[in-house]
Amino acid sequence: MVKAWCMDDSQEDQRLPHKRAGDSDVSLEQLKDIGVEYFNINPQNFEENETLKKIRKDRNYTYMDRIECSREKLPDYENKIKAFFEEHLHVDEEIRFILDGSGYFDVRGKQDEWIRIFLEAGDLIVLPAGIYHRFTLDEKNHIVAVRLFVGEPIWTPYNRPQEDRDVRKEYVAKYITAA
Ligand code: KMT
Ligand code: NI
Repeated sequence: MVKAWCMDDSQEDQRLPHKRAGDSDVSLEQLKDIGVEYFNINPQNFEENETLKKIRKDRNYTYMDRIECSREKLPDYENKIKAFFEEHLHVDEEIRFILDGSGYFDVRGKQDEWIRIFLEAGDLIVLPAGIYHRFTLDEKNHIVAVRLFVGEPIWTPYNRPQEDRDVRKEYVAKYITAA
């Protein structure tokens, strides 16, 4: 089960859950409607996992590496953490499979509201090209993730606003303004 919710407006520590009061849960279906896909895969011996093999084959995710985010393990930690949390988009999908630890991916919903997605070991998320998003560690300050990509990876973030960029226009047409 994916754990996602609408965020509150508090300016408190980004690492806190920031769950909006009341019925704030966001379903898998609602995530699909903005192009976000979610899978659950056993992280143990994941390289041999048939479901992951199929996803990689079907979607041509030829590239794979591993990133560990913690003060000790991530070079240039402070700046990276800051950059991850700047609202941005990419011209390609962002695919992350969590092996250990946890964190939050925030994505913009149909009304431009922030939706927070909690990810922990076994969660695989695909953010579509052109979606505005950001990432933060949670209070445990540790995550290990596999990064997947179609071909040679380009991680370039384009910070909002990017309304004139083709990939943004295509995203908006497909998921926001489409009936
Ligand atoms: C990204 O691009 O935001 C990251 O790679 C964050 C760490 S992976 C969970
Ligand atoms: Ni990103």
